[in-house]
This record gives sequence, C-alpha cells and structure tokens, in this order.
Amino acid sequence: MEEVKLLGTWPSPFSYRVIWALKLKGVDYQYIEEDLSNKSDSLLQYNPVYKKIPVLVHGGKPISESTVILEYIEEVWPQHSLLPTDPYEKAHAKPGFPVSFLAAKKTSKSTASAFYSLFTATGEEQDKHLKEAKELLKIIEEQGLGKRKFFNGDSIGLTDIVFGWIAGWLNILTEVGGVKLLEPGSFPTLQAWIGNFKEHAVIKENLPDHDGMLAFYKRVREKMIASPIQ
Ligand SMILES: N[C@@H](CCC(=O)N[C@@H](CS)C(=O)NCC(=O)O)C(=O)O
Repeated sequence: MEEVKLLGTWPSPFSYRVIWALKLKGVDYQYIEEDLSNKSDSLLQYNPVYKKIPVLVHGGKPISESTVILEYIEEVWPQHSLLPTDPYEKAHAKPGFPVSFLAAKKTSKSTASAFYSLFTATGEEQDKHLKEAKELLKIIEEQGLGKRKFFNGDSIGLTDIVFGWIAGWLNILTEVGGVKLLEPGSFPTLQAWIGNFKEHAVIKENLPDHDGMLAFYKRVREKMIASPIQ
C-alpha cells in the first residue's frame, strides 16, 4: 500500500475537507501539522507556488487545493462513494457545482472570502458583507440544499464536505466578528442540515475544539484589525 500523508493546520476548514473524506472512506493516513508562520521544507517542496495547506501526498506524489484533493480521493478510493452514480446527479454533486449555482450571484469576492470578510471587517464595510452573506446563504439553502437531508440526498457527499465550513466555522467567525447571521429561526433548512452534518459519527469525531478555535480566530481578528491587508 502506498503511503498517504496529509499536511494541514488544525483550525483550517480546508484541512478538514480532506480529513473528513479520508475518514469517511476509512483510508489510513499520517497527519502532519504545519506551522504556517514557519512553513516546513516539505510544504514548500510539495506546493511551491501557493505554499498552502492542505497537501495530500500519496505514494510520494503531492496534490494541493482541497476540492482537487477531494475528487482525487473519490477516484482512488471508490469505497463509501461520496458522489451519486447517475451522471446528472453526479454533475450536481461535484465540488465545482456550488461554484456554478453561486455564480448566479455576482459577489465582489469568492464565496468563502465574502464570509471571511464578515470576520475581518468592521463598521459599514462589515454591514455590507453581512448583507451579501445573507443573500449567499439563501441561495445555498434554496438552490443547493432544497428539501434534502444532505446536499446530494440522504447521505453525506462531496458538496456537504465542501460546505462543511458553514457547519463548523461560520458561527465562530460571526461570534468573533460580533455579527448575527445564523440566528434561531433563520435559514431553517440550512440549520437543520448543520445539525445533520455535525451529528454524523465521522464528522462529530473530527471537528476542531470549539474553545480553541474561538481563541485562535480572536487572535487572528485582533491582528487583522491592527494591521489590515491592503
Ligand atoms: N483554495 C485553497 C485554500 C487553502 C488555504 O487558504 N489554506 C490556508 C490555510 S486555511 C494557507 O495555507 N495559508 C497559508 C498562506 O496563504 O501562506 C484550498 O481549497 O485548498
């Protein structure tokens, strides 16, 4: 068997995409925690241009970009498939699909960064991002999830994994940013999905520590406000 290694960082939702997929499929792997303030030679060698985690190394060969890694995992380890077999259903379940339904909404930024800005911005700028985030969540809920338990049907699939940050990270980012987004009664279908997703045995066991994340993201926000990226 070829060795599988994952380079990641514990508070990153992108690392967790890969962790969830490997765990759901029962693939054994070695996890290597990266310090992004002092990147390892391995990371610089495996992902020389972007220098970002996650990187999956399979039999010595590196793959980066979480959604690319997810599709690779699905092909190499077809057990516990995370994609439907029907080609039409499959087209709607691939990681690229959320991009296509969200593309209908022209945002100033990518989906993830529109939400991330909620957490890094302040004042009027933050209000603008909050409005945009609400519009995006509505699209994700209505166009993406519809009336289903999971995005692709009755079981967890790649789209759920791609949107996992909504379940595990969004509340932390809004709490730290001091904005209200997922309130009781708002986005009921999406909130039901968050419950279903976090209750899944594999996800439940593989989520970063809540208090640790709060402390980590508080430090990040303080730093960003003190010296914003232009
Ligand atoms: N599009 C990438 C995003 C990955 C990403 O943003 N990784 C961050 C950590 S959450 C990183 O490695 N940042 C280091 C840097 O930018 O120098 C993916 O989906 O894998």
